[in-house]
Amino acid sequence: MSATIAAKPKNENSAGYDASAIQVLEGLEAVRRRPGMYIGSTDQRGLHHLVREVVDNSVDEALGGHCDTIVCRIGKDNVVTVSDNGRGIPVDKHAKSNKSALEVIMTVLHAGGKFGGGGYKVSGGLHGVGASVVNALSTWCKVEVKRGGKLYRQEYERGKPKYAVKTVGPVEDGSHGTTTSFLADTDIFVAGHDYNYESLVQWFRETAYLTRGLKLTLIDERSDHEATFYFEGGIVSFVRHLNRNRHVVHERPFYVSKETPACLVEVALQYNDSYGESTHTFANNISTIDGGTHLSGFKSALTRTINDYAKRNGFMKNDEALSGEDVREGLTAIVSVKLGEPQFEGQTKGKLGNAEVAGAVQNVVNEGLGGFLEENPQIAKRIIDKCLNAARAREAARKARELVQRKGGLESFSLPGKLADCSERDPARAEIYIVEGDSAGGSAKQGRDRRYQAILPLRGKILNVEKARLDKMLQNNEIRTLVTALGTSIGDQFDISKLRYHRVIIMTDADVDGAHIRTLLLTFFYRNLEQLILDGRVFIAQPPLYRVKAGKEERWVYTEEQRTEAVKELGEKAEIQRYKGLGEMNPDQLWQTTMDPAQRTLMQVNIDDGVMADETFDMLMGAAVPPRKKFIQTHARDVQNLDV
Ligand code: 0RA
Repeated sequence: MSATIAAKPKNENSAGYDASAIQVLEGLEAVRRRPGMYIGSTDQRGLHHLVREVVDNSVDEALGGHCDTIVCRIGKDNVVTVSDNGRGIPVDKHAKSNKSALEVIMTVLHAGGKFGGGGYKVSGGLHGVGASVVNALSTWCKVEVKRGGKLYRQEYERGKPKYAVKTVGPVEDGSHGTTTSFLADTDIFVAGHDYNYESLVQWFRETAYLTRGLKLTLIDERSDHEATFYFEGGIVSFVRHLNRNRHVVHERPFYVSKETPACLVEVALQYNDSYGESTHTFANNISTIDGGTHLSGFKSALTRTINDYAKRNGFMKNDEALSGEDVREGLTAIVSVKLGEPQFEGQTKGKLGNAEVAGAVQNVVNEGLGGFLEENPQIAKRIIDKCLNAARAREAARKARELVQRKGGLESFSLPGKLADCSERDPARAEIYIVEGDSAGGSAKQGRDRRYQAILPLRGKILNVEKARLDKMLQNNEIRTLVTALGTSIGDQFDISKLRYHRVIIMTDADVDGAHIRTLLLTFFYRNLEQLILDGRVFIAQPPLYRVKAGKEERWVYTEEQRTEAVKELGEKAEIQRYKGLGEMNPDQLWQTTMDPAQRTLMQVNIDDGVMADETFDMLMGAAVPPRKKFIQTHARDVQNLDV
């Protein structure tokens, strides 16, 4: 719309625009031209981003204490409507531009924060791009504001106002708030209005936990789903929820909340009797999956406070110490900070960078947790006992590892005999296939390109690590073999720079056993070698489900749809061969269909949502049985490709 205007700014007067209008149009046009710059992508994620952006603006109003109810509705017509009972976006005229504040917020990039008053104007950084971005990327958008006894309205098309803000009626019941509706533009979101209730609801739940006292409702009229979240306890409820299927060491979670010059700090934690750790960190309600300064401040404080207390109260001698890992075994914690200008770092912007936050969190936790332990000596004793147990187990594991190492176990100079290594020595060019069973391993060894593909066959099931400590894990042959082959070692010896292959590919059969082994391996990576997943090194191979053959023509197909397609193409007489196991393919076929980089499909494993991943693994692999049954039942439809 404004390419010519942008190119000829000098003509502004003759074109009938004043300077600020031109800026607006250029801004909106820039958003439409490069949406990825503002919302990350234009797939489903980007689409969800729009919802998130609008809801976040209402959440900000709630964080300021001005609103306690937000409702988001996805209509059958794919219109998203978000309502809050906040103060209502101001509609008064902006002196400089002679435009209503509402219009400025909706049409000028990054105008959202300008009206924010005092305190922490929480802007999401990555996400806090402002309502104007949603407006620019919508076919149409409408905002209605109830404020000061009046109802105001403005509508937009692809970001441009259709008219100046107008009063459309009185509001006589004294209510106030903002309602925004938008229809995402399918010129931009080419995959269509593909809102996913499950992903959105997960985020709504998380947001409600992080904003104590806020009632958040998601209604999906397309699928007739609805959920409302309200947590009086905020992140304390969050911690209880995460521990709901575990045996807790103390009933009442520890909680602290304090405002510091650097940021608002909120921490809740509770120990359980498992060996894992579930710490989740957030900055301005945004999940920081790679941690950052708030996490390091928290970890230092936890280690220091527990060690100090244990020494002062005679649990340990002065020259003894609990390690960070000891004090985090069985820990479930939420660390949430809110700050004015969060810096999100790293490739996926999942790491908080603000240096001043580390000290702030450290001080708040030192002080708060120190006091909590002093005031609750019985809880303190149970926690310290648990940590001391962890320390003893770790010492036993160290000895076990040393023994293994002396026998030539975890070191790369003594690679396991089962590993068929590649000749490439540069990890960046090398990959390893972890293959289920010796027979498939045999085909893979023959079919591979030995220059850069290594094969490690694993026999049978690896240990379920969700139920075991490191020392026990290292007694398991398959795990020792795997860790040795990868070269990184494990636990406090873990060193990502020693990874011998930059692609670690899990290749299992397309049946129930294969799925189980894959889950066990993923659990192991997630709980013990998480950095591999975070660095995008872990992949899942996709073997074909069928071979469809007619005469000399053959097609390998990987989905049921492809099978139907192939039969259509090759005729009804085509012969369909179902592949149940990798072992059924000869080495050539395995290479062609699953291992040849020019033809294969690899699924990269990534952790979209830390809390979801944590809960899923806990549920699938943890101690409690009833929730596992429920999960498997409710997801049974998703596993239709498995040969049950
Ligand atoms: C700035 C100032 C004021 C309200 C808001 C922003 C506001 C924005 C949004 C976005 C969605 N819902 C919202 N609710 C309020 C009010 C300033 C005042 O009344 O003094």
